[in-house]
Amino acid sequence: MAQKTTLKEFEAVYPKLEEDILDHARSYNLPQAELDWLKKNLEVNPLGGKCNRGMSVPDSVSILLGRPLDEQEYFQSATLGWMTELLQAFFLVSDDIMDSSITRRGQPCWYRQDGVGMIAINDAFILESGIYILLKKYFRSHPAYVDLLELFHETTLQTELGQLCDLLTAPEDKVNLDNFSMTKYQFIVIYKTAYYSFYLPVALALHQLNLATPKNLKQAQDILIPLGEYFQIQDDYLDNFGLPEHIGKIGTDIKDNKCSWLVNQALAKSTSEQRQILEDNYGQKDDAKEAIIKKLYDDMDLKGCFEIFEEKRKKEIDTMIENVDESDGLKKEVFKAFLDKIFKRTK
Ligand code: DMA
Ligand code: MG
Ligand code: MG
Ligand code: MG
Repeated sequence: MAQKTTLKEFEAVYPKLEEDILDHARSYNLPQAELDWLKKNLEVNPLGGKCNRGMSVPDSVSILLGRPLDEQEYFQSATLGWMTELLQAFFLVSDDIMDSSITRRGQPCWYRQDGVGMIAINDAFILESGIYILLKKYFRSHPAYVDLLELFHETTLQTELGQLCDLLTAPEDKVNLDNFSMTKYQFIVIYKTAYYSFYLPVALALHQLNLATPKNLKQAQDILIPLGEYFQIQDDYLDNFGLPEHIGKIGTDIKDNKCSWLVNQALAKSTSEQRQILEDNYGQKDDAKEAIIKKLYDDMDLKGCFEIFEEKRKKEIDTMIENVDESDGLKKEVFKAFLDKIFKRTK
């Protein structure tokens, strides 16, 4: 039987990995003040989240093996998990700057913390570099080392291209609702979120066990991309309808002129009056205009719209999972576990 990791067990691995990164910096004789800064960066940014992505690596490895992991297997998979969390920390620190966000995980965003400001850009780069320090230290002699390296590099680029599209589709002070479409939306969310959040952890688990055949990777991708798309649609929904106390952040999508799932739904079903309300109020840094859009979303019952979508997508993914071919060592349970973690999430 597989065993699910707890956040406590997973977090217990991190201090060692943090120390490895600090040791690497010490080997360059990095001065003390910068070492202290690095330590703070490595504690504030990768910690304090749900670690869903990171914990999915040991969980998937355990499901694939069909038994609990021994100490070494757990350490390896949790290390790959923490590398995913470092990647996520790198994306979040930069995303919050680009989105002018206020809070993250219930705290001020890193760039808004005392004395940080635009140093946060370089801190984000360092979080990314941490991945490759750990990968080299623990996987240099693993048969899949090059595949793992390439996977991290490719996933990073995919996410950056998704972010590029997200940002170019949301110019500040140049609202043009004709720029939005579900085709554009799909590209944005698959690239900015689905690859790194869903495909990456499972691909890492397959590589750790040397089970990563082209067929297994393709099957994993075919399910995890729609699953990741669903996850980002939830994120967009929660940006407006979620409680900041639950999601740990204050929504910014309306003011940021984002090509969000909600605005696309609103555009698809709007009357000409409603379209005019969107034209006049969307994408502006103005509380009163934001409130008008929020009211419009309520009047248009986008909450109900989302609930219908959620049930439909759940059924579609269930069917895809049922059709998984397990003959090369892949397991349906890997995907079921992922879906269970996010279905109807409120945070
Ligand atoms: C998330 O997009 C994408 C990345 C790569 C962090 P987002 O800006 O909607 O995320 P959040 O709502 O967490 O700021
Ligand atoms: Mg953001
Ligand atoms: Mg963003
Ligand atoms: Mg969001």
